[in-house]
Amino acid sequence: MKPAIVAIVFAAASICQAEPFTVTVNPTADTFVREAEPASNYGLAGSLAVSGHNAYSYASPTQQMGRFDSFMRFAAAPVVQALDTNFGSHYWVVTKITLNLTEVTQPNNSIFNLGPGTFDVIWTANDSWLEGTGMPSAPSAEGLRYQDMASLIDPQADKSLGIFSNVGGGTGTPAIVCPLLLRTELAADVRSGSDITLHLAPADEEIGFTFNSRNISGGRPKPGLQVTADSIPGDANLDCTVNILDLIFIRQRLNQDVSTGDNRQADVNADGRLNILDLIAVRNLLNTKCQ
Ligand SMILES: [Ca+2]
Ligand SMILES: [Ca+2]
Ligand SMILES: [Ca+2]
Repeated sequence: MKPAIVAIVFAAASICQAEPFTVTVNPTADTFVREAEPASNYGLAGSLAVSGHNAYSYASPTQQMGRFDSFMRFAAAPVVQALDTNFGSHYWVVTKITLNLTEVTQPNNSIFNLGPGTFDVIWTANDSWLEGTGMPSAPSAEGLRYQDMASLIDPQADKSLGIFSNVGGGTGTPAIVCPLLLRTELAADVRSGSDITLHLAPADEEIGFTFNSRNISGGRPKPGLQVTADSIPGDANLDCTVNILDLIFIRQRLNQDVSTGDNRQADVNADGRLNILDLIAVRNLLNTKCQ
């Protein structure tokens, strides 16, 4: 091997190992709906809630306030922007997503239930719903209501991202952290900068979980979708591993315009060209993985 090539190979192999990077976004819309008032919207409430039929009002140990579901919509576009800035355009892969919620132990309206239990976080295919402007003290007929839920959810298309518990919350802080299953649909929404709707549904009849919404006042913590991504030099096809598939990915794009389609991913040594140096760079990084 000629000395000039050796020098270039060394440079390509010495690209810094990227560190994981985390971005947190708050909902762009959120609301709860309740079975007891199926035609009412509460989109401006400072709390969201998920409750089963057997939960009791926080204000009375004998009063049951019925089922509550909550919906949150997050925009992934600012996540993509932050990850692109950190890693380079789409040169990253999502490795972890958590939903962080803060329980309200003293709700300001007696419609809210309180009590430990479990809830399901469901990725919802349909993002077309209105937050509305209702409050517990002044519900609205505009915006998402319990009676609209059947047409919003789709048991075939929607996907559970895990069952979680509010046990261990109860003080208002710290947050209840829900590590979501990284399903294809969820990861694809992040990748494309799309909207993400999460539906929180009771997983048992006892849960009475009331938590801060995005409309909570006083600087208190809002719901957060925390996205962690990682990138590794040489991972041209963005599957978190450097292997033969990356060599194939690059070979299929040799000498093409780096700005076309997903070609930029193949420019693993970031010199603006797709050539043998990218193949050499990958060869020198074979068998590395995301952290
Ligand atoms: Ca809201
Ligand atoms: Ca790869
Ligand atoms: Ca290159």
